[in-house]
Amino acid sequence: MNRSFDSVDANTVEAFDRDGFVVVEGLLARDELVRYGNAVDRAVARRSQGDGRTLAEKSLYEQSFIQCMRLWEDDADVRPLTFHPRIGATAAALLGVDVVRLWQDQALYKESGGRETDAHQDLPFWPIREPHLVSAWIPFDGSIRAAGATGYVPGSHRTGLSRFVDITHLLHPEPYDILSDPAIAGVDPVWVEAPAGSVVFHHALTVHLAGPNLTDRTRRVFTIVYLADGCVRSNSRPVLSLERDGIGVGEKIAGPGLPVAWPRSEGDLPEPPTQLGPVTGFL
Ligand SMILES: O=C(O)CCC(=O)C(=O)O
Repeated sequence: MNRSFDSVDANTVEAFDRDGFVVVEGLLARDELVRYGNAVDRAVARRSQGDGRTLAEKSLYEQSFIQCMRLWEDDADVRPLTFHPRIGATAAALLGVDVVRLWQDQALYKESGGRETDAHQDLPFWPIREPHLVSAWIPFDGSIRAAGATGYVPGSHRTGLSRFVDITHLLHPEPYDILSDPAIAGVDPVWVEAPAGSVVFHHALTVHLAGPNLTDRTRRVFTIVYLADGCVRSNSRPVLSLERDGIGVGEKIAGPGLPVAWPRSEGDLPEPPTQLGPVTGFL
């Protein structure tokens, strides 16, 4: 097992603990950005084939991004990115644990003209008892404000705020304005423009959002969400990966669809589950 990637120093961990987000530069080399960017482009095109809708014909949620989840399961070219050792090792270091599992991976492709991503926290979407999750947000072309960069409310993960915001607009036409919540009122989001090759990590309770894509190019982003090994299912709200691996309330989250992401032996990629999920959609 390889446990020794020194991709993260004490200052980075301290910044993540304090702010709930941090940019780690130089995690992906130029050739990796090209190879994995192309692989995710192909996967998104394959998953979206047959969808001829214009942006205006899509739901408000879909106008924020094309979302393709669990790409590692049906795409062998994307799989090494989902289990990228330096990114996984960094996630584990930021959480301060030895072992992290994959919670989910996804492409979030914000089309030209795509609307903002509403401010929210991630954990309230998921039936997980412990807040020990971190997301790696990987912009293949780097991120700039005009093309849908992300913003993070510093310290919001430490306020005790944990509130579901319906960014799908399906349950509530107007999602809760979490940026005005008293717990974080007066603290503005910090907008991050991340250079290509860097990865932006955020804690599962950090309030975050993304701007609209005002450019004529798609914002190409892939994200990987890691959870500390040992986290437990908190309630019965259905999530495909939990149902598929038969994880009941109170049980440890683990299984073929929720494999160890770090540490793994060099070149060892997990076998995907035999039962795949829907190709598009949320959760
Ligand atoms: O990329 C986006 O537009 C939103 C990203 C996000 O919400 C996340 O990675 O949790």
